[in-house]
This record gives sequence, C-alpha cells and structure tokens, in this order.
Amino acid sequence: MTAFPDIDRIRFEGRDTDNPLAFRRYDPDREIAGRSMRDHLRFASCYWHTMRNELADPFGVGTAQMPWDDGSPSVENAIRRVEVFFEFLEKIDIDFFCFHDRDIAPEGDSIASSEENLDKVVESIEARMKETGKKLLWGTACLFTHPRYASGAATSPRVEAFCHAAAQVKAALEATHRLGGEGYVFWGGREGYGSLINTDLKRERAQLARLLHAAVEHKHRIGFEGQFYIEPKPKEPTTHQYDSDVAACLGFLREFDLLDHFKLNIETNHAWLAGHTMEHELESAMEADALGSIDANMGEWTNGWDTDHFPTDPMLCARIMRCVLRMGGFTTGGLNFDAKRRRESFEPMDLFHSHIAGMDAMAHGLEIAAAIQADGSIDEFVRHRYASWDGTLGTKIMAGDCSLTDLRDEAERVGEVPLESGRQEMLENMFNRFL
Ligand code: XLS
Ligand code: NI
Ligand code: NI
Repeated sequence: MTAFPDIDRIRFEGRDTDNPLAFRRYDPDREIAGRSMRDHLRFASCYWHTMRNELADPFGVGTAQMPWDDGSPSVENAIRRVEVFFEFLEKIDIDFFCFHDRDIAPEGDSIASSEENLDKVVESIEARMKETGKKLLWGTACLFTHPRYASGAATSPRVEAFCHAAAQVKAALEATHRLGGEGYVFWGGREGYGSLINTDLKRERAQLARLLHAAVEHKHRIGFEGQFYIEPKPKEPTTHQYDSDVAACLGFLREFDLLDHFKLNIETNHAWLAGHTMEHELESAMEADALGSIDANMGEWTNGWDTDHFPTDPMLCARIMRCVLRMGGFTTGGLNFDAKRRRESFEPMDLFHSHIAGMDAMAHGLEIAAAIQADGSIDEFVRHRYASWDGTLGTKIMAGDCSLTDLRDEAERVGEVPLESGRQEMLENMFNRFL
C-alpha cells in the first residue's frame, strides 16, 4: 500500500531548481557551523496536524483528503494511519515525530480499554520505528478535547477529572518511554480559566503543580530519562492559561520546586499571542538554562489566533536559529512543526509542500544565523557595550561588595556617564546583510 504514489523521496536540488517537490536550502548532510544541517535542525512532524487534522474551522467542515482513513474510531484504522505516517516521514526525510495519546489511538469506553488501544498502536509504531530508524522527539497526553476536561484537567474543580488526567499522563508517559522518546511535553490547554468569577486560582495552580510532581515521581519510577517540557501559551481555548509565557512558567516552576525537572518547549504562535516576539521567549528561557525545544510555526499577526501556519518567513527563522546557535544547539529538543496547512490546501500533496516550505525556510534561517555568528560583529558590539562591567568596579558591584553608600562615593569618583549610541538601526542593517 502507498498513500502517496506520485511522490518520491524529497531531495536537495539546490537554489536554482524549479521543482516544488525538492529542497532548495535544506541539504541534510551539509556541514554548517560544526554540525550537519540535519543535526542542527532536528525536524519533527506532528501526528495531530499531519495525520489527524481534517482542516475544519469554526465556520466549515474538514476539507482534508485522507483516502487511507475510513473515519472510524477503530484500532485498525489507527494502525493504517501509522503506516501512512511513516511513509510520509520517509519520503519527506524527517527524522523525528511527536504525538498525543489520542492522536494515535482511539479512547475506549474504560480506562483499561483506552490503555489497551494505545498499547496496540504503540506496538505498530515501535515496529515501524525499528524498520525506518525514525525517532520520537516527544510524546504528550491530550487533556483538552474530551468534555470531562471542559473546566480543566489537573486544574478542574472536580477531583475525578484530575484522576482521569493522571491516568492519561501515566499511559502516555509509559508509551513515550517504550518508544525511546527524547522528551515529554505538558501543554495545559484547559489549565486556566474562562472567568475568575467561578475560579479558585490558588487551588488550581497548586493542583497543576501536584500533577507535575506526580509525573516526575513516575518518570523516576519507570526509569524514563527523557526531558520534561512545559509549553507556554497565554490563552485559547481559555481566557487565561496559567502557563501563559516563559516568565510565568519559570515563576511557576520555581514556586513549586519543579525547575530542576523541566525545560520549556516554546512555540512561535504562542509567543505572539502573549504579545512577545519569539526571540524574547527563547532568550528568556535560555537565560534560565531552560530552553529545551521549539514548536516551529508562525501565526498571522493580524488576527490573534493560534493559526499554526508553517514557518515560511526566513527572517523569523533566522532569528530563531540565531538563538539556537547561541545556546550551543539542541540536545534533546528539536524543531517540531506544530503547523497545519491551510483549509484550502487539502490534497495529500500539500502535506509535502507545507513541510518542504517550513524545512527550507528553517534551513535558510540556519544559514543566515551561522553567517552572522561567523562574522561576529553583532555579538562583538554587544560585548563591547557592556565592557565597563568587566572592570574592577563592575566586578566588585556584582560580587555584592558595594553598599549604597560605597556606590554614592563611586558615582562621585567616576564622574559623568559617557553617552554611547545603541546603534539599533546600524545593527538591524548588519543583520540584513546576511539575508
Ligand atoms: C496548542 C499546542 C499543542 C501542543 C501539544 O496550541 O501547541 O498542539 O503543542 O499539546
Ligand atoms: Ni504546540
Ligand atoms: Ni499551539
């Protein structure tokens, strides 16, 4: 069986090719800044958008053509999708994938039967992984679709919902472990509120922390060594999500003594919904040594939703990859395309076009970022800008050896502050030189 009979493996053909089913920038084995492009970018395709998104929107039904999918909630259908997904990964030349429990296997009519369904599908995924060498970047549990989670999962006012959420996390974590996952994500889509008028915020945040602690305990119990991530998002579907942005997540993790166990999985569209640039979120995480992985997508500045466009803007990708290079590259993380084709792009072939567009733009971003790093003048400018802090006085102040009174005397001694231009526009133009 083949789901994509007209498509061969996508290959690098170079800048001048006019073949839309080829890479123009992404040359997987090319060495750049000390690693192959493949190792820098660590692309992942996500099961929920690639295999399960029917491309419905609030005003219209799904349009996606998926001739391999009979629409039934059966395990057989689920296993057929696995075959198609791995054919896709092979042909698009993506090494990693990500999934939610409910994307890959149907929920049963009891906890036990849901676990059994998951087991069966995981078995077929495991077999396909062995054959193809594909790897799991991260797994997660879907704690936001079922009506039982309408008022939250861990943060539900009903303790029963908390137990169901825990059961799903347990099974999804074990599945991720079995598949050798490099990470596990917590995205709390319903862990927030619609209105404070019916919400006990203090309890809800403590409940969320409790579930995360239980997951850490279980991780150790089963010997899972992958990285745990929190994925910040400010809103949608909730009015406010507790993990609203990187700063809120770091504060939460520190408050509940979880920071040693988690890093962040940062998504561009979520950063924008929070009113931040992606670089702001990446830098804020990096500064706390908590930048783990990236959900590579982009939004639509004008409409304020999580539209999960494929990231096709090279400038954005260059800014993202510059942060990744500054961090020293990914370890367990990667670039997961948490992205969907538009509702009008409904043919199976559009799965290829959309991933190719994202991969080429990220590869382009990597080239730009590597050139900026090799040139070094922007970094050098910033270093120089802070150079006065590297002297004796700066060192003494930062060591905590100066009282306010000492500092008053220093102010008298050092005299007026030399004014220096920040040269923002010059630097922006220097950045543009490398596009
Ligand atoms: C939704 C989130 C979700 C997570 C995984 O907005 O991005 O897809 O990545 O649960
Ligand atoms: Ni995401
Ligand atoms: Ni999202």
